[in-house]
Amino acid sequence: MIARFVFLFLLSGFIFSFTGWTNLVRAEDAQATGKQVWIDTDISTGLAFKDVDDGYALTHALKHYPDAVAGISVTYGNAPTLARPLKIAAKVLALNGQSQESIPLYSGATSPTDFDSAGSRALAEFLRQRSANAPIAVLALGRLTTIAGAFRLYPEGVSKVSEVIFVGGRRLDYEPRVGKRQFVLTDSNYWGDEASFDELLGHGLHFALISTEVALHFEITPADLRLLSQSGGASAWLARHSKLWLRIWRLGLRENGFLPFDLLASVYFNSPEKMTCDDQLGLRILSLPDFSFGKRGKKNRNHPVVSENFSESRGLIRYCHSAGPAFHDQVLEELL
Ligand SMILES: [Ca+2]
Repeated sequence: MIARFVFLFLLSGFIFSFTGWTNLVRAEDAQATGKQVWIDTDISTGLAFKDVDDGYALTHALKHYPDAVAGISVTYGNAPTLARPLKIAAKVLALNGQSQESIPLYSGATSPTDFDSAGSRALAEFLRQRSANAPIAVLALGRLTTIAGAFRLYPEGVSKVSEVIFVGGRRLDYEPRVGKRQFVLTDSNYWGDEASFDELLGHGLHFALISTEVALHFEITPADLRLLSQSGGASAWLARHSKLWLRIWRLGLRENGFLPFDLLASVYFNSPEKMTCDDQLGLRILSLPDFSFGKRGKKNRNHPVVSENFSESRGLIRYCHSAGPAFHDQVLEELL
């Protein structure tokens, strides 16, 4: 019972992931589109008992569209301070042939009320300098405080953001369950700072929600980790730091693999056509029973929920929910 509790506790930290030639073509494609993105991450890859997802997302981004990454801010959520997450982000940059000179790295929000971090100020300044004719996307791999802070500092920046790609949310009629235990995971990026999510919705920003539902289409198995190890460099680093996380999933969820949720947000930015997403869905914040990690739903929690049938809505958003049978192999290849 104690062991079960420990694993459930450890897992509650997340929400809510053919070689050279393919990569070369894709990199050229990304460069040709001229799209740019700001990445906000609560990276904790390599920290004991913490999720590894952001390391996968960042590595994918730096492998496939480094020129499109305008800046990276590191936010709270997975570590007591930002010192180690910042070091990890710098390490991932170096492993992928980048530096803080080529892609600036900033310390973002340290709490749900820290709206004036260096990361918020840098994003605000970047948007201020940016032409309204060339809006950028925001890859939100953690809570939204840093991004909300940027818009408090520079409200006009809202019109210069094409899309906030957020890892979280669910459909009204589908409760995604994970692993052989069929647990519902926490919506931790939302629950960690509901107010900032609400604030960004209020700005009328376009959201793309990368749901657990779509994340279920890319599980990293022990065989995948062996391929990543053999690939060397950043891929091998990811594999090495994923072994404990794999064990936690095996023991906590009885699943012989794990879902690197945040990776799917990077895949979406680079090639949204790989996923099936519904557009113009209504979004509401609903108080629903909390079934996370086997809870019996005795208490309610707020959930960002989408449906095509809401008569009232906080905004019309895009919701990504599925992918084809080739998706796993395609995405794995992009990491090798
Ligand atoms: Ca994350």
